[in-house]
Amino acid sequence: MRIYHSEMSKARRARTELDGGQLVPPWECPERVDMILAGLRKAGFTEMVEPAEHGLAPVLAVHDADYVDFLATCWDDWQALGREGEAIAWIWPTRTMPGRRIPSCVDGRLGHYALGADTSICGGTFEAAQASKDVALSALDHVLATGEPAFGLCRPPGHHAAVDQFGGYCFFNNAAVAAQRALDAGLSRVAILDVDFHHGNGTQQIFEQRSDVLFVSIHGDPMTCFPYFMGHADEVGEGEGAGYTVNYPLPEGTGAEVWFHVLEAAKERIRETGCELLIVSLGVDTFEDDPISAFKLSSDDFTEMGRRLGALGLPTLLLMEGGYAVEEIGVNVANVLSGMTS
Ligand code: SP5
Ligand code: ZN
Repeated sequence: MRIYHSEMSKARRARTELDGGQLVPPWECPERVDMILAGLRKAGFTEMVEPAEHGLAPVLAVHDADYVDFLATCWDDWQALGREGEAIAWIWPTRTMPGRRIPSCVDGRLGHYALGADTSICGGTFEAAQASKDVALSALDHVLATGEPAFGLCRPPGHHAAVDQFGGYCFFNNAAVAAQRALDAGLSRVAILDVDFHHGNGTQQIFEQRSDVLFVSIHGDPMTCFPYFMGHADEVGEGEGAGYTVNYPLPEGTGAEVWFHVLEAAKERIRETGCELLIVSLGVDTFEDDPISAFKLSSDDFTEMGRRLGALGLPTLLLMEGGYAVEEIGVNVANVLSGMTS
């Protein structure tokens, strides 16, 4: 299987994440990329390809222009104020104070465009986000041209990024950008299967009123898990999109037996709806030793995941999302790819 990755993905090297009331080194670190590449090489994957530049047009097909402009200018605006730390949102429009205008000051703009305080903006963030969507788009181009599966080692991840919000370590929604591009290339319906531990709130929001993208997600129950405010089973899509959003929230502690049972139900929904392309939002933070997540999949279970995904028999684009057990992330990703190609 071809692997797409960009060294520019590592241009984002944030120092801080607000977690548990403290500023800690971010869980979503650039070392993840090298560990995944090493794991893939060790497993015999040798075809590593740098992406082609696709520009911002495919991003603007799913994200608002003012949001993209915010991401492009945020760090400079922050630095111009002489701030010591990284750009972190700290005030929001809320239930009792709905924002009616987008503020001009960067502190207010951060609150408008952020969905949480877990994601600092630092120098190199916009560049890394652009590399990440180029990785997704180049991998997509390969799948569309050959019918062969491809893996896009996207970093930063994408599935929490909504039409005009960043957070959960995500800036551009790589899976959504790729799905839209596939539709624009002539496909009628695309499935996005999100197996990251966290609900893909951004992907759901982008497509929830549409039937041309089926969004199916298996994730930690938002009653107790990030992102808390989306991902319940009764969120099924709206209007035209009714029935094309499918959520499977599962309790913390869920292990392989239940998880694979739910995966088969998810696959059935994908088969029923006649999707022509499968995009997998591939988080491996369902791993039992993930430091911020709560499912119990073993490294061997990821091989089985790959096998079961391959059994759908659809052209498949795998895009990296989360996974924070840095020591094991390479093995876990390689196992999915090996299972799929076995
Ligand atoms: C792409 C992706 O997986 N994003 C996840 C973003 C989660 N951010 C909030 C993490 C909070 C972690 N707190 C747990 C502390 C355990 N020591
Ligand atoms: Zn995740």
